[in-house]
Formats: sequence, C-alpha cells, structure tokens
Amino acid sequence: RHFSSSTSRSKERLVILGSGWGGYEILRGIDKKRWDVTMVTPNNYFNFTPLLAGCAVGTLELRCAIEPVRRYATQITSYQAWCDEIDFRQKRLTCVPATPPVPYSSSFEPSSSNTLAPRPGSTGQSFTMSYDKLVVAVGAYSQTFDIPGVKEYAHFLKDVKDARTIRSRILECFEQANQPMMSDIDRRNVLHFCVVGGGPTGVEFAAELHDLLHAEIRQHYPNLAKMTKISLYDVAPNILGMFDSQLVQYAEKKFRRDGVDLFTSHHVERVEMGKLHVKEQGEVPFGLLVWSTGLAPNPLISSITDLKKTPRSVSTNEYLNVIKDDGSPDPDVWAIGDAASIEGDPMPATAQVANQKAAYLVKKLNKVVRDKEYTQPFKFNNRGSLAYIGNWKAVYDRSAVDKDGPLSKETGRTAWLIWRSAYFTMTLSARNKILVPFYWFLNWIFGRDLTRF
Ligand code: UQ2
Repeated sequence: RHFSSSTSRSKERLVILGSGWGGYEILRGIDKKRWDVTMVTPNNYFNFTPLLAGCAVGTLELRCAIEPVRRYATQITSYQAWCDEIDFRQKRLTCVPATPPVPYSSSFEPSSSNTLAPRPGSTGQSFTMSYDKLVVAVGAYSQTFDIPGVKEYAHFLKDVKDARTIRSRILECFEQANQPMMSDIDRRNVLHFCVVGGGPTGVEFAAELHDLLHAEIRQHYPNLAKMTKISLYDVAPNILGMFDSQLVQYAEKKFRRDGVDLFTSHHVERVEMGKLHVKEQGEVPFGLLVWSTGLAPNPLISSITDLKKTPRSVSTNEYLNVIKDDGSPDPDVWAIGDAASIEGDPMPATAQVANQKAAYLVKKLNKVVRDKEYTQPFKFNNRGSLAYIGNWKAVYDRSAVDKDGPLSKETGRTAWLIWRSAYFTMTLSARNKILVPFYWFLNWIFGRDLTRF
C-alpha cells in the first residue's frame, strides 16, 4: 500500500528517519512551513542520553530525559515505524509499524487493507512512502561482540526504558537481599553490580550507582550497604579511552579510592543468569549487569547494498550526501549520526557530532528551500568531552582542541559544574529546563526515592 504523507504537493517532501540526536535536531530546526516533513521513528520521542545514567538510579525522574516527537504534530506527519528498506532509485521507503498491537473491533472487512491501522495479527504489515529529500539518522545498535547471554541477561543504557528497568532492578536486588532466608554469601552476590564497558556511559552509570549506595542505600538498608560492590570491566588497559591520560589517571584513582573495583584488561567470555564468565577470574556472580561496550551496525544500514559503506555506517561526502556505489553523491539523500561517516574524515560516534551535522543540514535545507545557495562543507567544532565520576566530581577534556588554554583539562568540582551547566543548557524544552534542576535540587534535599512499583 502506498501512502502520500500529505495531500498538498506544493511543498517538497522531506522524510527524516530517526528521532535521536540527529533526527530530532532536524525536526526542531527545519522550516516546517516550507518543507512537507514526515518523520519515521520506532520511538516517538527523543532520549536526552547524558541524563540516562542519573535516571537509572533516581537522581532524576525518567520524564526529564525525553522530548516528544508529537510536540510538532500540527506541523508535520509522523509514523511510529521502522524503515526496513530504502529504494534510492524510485525514492521510496518501505516501513513496518513499531506499535504494539492494540486489540479493537475493526470496521473493515477482513479483505480491506488499510494496513496503517494496527489490527490484531496484522501489525507486521508494511507500507511504502515516497520522498523528495531524505535524511538517514537511524543511529546504531549496542555492541555485544556476539558474547553469549548478553542480550538475555544484561541491560543496555541507550533508552529511557532501559533506565526504568535498571532503576527497578537495583531496588529488587536490595529487597531480595533483605529476605530472611538469604545467606550472607547470597546477599553479596545479589548486591554485586557489574558494569561492562569503561566508556563515558559505563563510567557515569558506575559513578551514579556509587552515589546511590553511599547515600540513600546506607539509610534505607543500613545492614546491606556494606555488602554491596560495584565492578567495572573493560578489555582496554584503561577506562575513558578517549580522554587525556592525566584525566584517566584522576578518574581511575578516584574510583579505586571510592571502592569501585576496576577490572581493566579483563575479558567477559559468557553471561548466564546471575553470573559472568571472565577469562581472568572465572565465574563472577552478579545481581545487575549493565553493558555498554560501544556500537553495532543498524540492520537497515547493513541491508543497504547500493551505497558506499563502512561496516557500521554509510559513507558521505563533506556535504553529508550519501555516496552511490558508482562513486557519485546522491543529491537528495543525506546521512548523519552513528549510521554515517564522512569518507576520509573519521569523527567520534557521539551525540555532539550527530547534533552538529544535524544543525548543518538544517541550515542547508532551510536555504535550499528558499532557492538560496549553501555551498560550505560540514566542519566539526570539537567542544570537548565530559564524564561524571561520582561525589559531585567530573572530568572535562578539550585538550585535543586547545592544549594550554583555560578550561582545557578540568577535574573535580569545577568539571562537575561544567557538566551540570552544559547539560542543563542543552536540555531542550522549557518544561525540562524546569524539571531537571528541580529534581536535582529535590533529590539533593530529600534524597532519591527508593520506592519500587
Ligand atoms: C556536546 C554535545 C553532547 C555532549 C557534549 C558536548 C549535543 C549530549 C559533552 C560538548 C559540550 C560541552 C563539553 C560543553 C562545554 C560547556 C562549557 C560550559 C565549557 O556538544 O552535543 O551531547 O555530550
């Protein structure tokens, strides 16, 4: 079934795939009066990823870290769906609804085929849609290195849903450990929190969890608090690989002093229910396992055969146009974020890069739609990296850009203030600009809420 995303054909149809750091930024900035915009995204919200670690332990409430796509519903069309296939020649997409089946009494005859309406048993039916211009901002998946058991027994931290599951699992661990029949060995096992992956996500989650254990858990579970342990694993010899080595030393020293056990140069070989198999240690029981070891290819990107690609992304030129297999750029298709990389100019797969590429495209598309020229190539402005490491301390590194300037390398409270002000500033809606500092303040005064429901 073929659907026009709008009845008015006076405007060119721009389709955006994805509502993350790339796609949502385009949605925000695009001239919705001049473009006929359609968004296709399996989640109809944007995740403000830097706040997810805080959400996972209750430093923030979950709704502070998301923004709805439907805020723009009066100006755009949007479908909660997966894009399964792109036909670059016909300029057509095949999509599959991502909505769970809603049982309802259909007014259609069984033979009628309005495939957009979700019906029991027919949610998998696809629909097609054509585009004039297309932005591919579908992101990447979580890397597991095909280690058995990771998908079944570990939690990723990529979405607010992951943060919700982790938050309630932490509290389940404590109530379980508190049961009268538990032996102290069992208690220590279920209160062992493992994090695999020493990048900013793993480090920030370990830091937030450490804060929780040393504040509210001590008050709410005084006898159990001393049986807790946090272990952080990485195959690399150091955590925070992309940071300056002085800052890495600082963060590692702080973790060791705080009792976060660092197991760098360690290899997880297998995960089973409640236990890791580590090459250097053997069996390691845990109550919660958070997994954050980088990115895996998006299946849509893997399925594309007629574009130039790297294993994880489509290649683009410096104007962010995808490159066809004959080597020529496709003038109507751009790719940004973790699913894209500029040929010959690799950049880190971060929110910062995705966001800047989106801002560049917004500028360009808003000029093009007014028949104006926009000929500058994309240029990345590295604003540095931040990681929270617990106890109101952080590390901030922009030494790669500005080696000796002020604020080139910061640690401790100064870096923490930069961390909080940076993410407060980046928070998008007025609603969240009020909610985020409000919950920081509330939980500082009254402590985090440990009720599980
Ligand atoms: C950024 C960005 C992110 C980031 C970071 C940056 C959307 C969520 C870390 C970089 C910005 C920094 C470090 C702010 C500097 C601020 C001060 C007060 C010196 O741009 O893009 O994604 O995580």
